[in-house]
Amino acid sequence: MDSTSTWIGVTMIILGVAGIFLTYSGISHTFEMGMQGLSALILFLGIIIFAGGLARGGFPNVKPVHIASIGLVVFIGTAGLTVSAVTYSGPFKLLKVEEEFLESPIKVFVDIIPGSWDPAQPDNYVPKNIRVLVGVNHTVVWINKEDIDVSHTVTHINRLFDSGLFGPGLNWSYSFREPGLYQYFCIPHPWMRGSVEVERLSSEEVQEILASLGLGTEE
Ligand SMILES: [Cu+2]
Repeated sequence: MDSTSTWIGVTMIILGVAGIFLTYSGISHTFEMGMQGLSALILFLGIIIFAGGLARGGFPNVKPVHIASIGLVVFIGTAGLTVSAVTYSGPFKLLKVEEEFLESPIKVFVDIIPGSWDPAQPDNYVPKNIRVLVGVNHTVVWINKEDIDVSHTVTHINRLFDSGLFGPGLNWSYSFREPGLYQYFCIPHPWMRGSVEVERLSSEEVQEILASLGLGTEE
């Protein structure tokens, strides 16, 4: 009986960890919110049942002191993972779906030049590496300028954003909110690579720049 509940606990812990791993790996895009909650719940129940089984002699050669300390460590670890899953921090940071951010007054254009599909052609995203300022020109527009029917993507290396395929004459834009260096590539042509460095200045500095460009808000 005690051994049974210990093993049920172990199974549930494995299921919970597997579920959390699945959501973290990004395999289950559709269900990731629900799966995180469900996996965390299974994991918690598993730990409780496992601990109960242990306390009643599930694994005979382990001293109660060890059980208590292992339980504490597992509990803290699980609680930490659950909190990070709920708040999208730590290992779960990448799960957060970026909300659409307001477009900037100035847009930056990146051309996907003709022949970008050709691995022998060094230039594809032009300009390849750009720097933008939040509040000034944080909206970047990629334009597919291929002269034959080839689609491309603009895909962050850790999937923070992904345009999906877009064909010649079409464009895709993204507004960057957080400072940092964003490296991206094209899924069908992974040798196509580019980056966007996003910088954030104080709102006074942003207002100054906008004013100097004749775009400042009056008053
Ligand atoms: Cu491409």
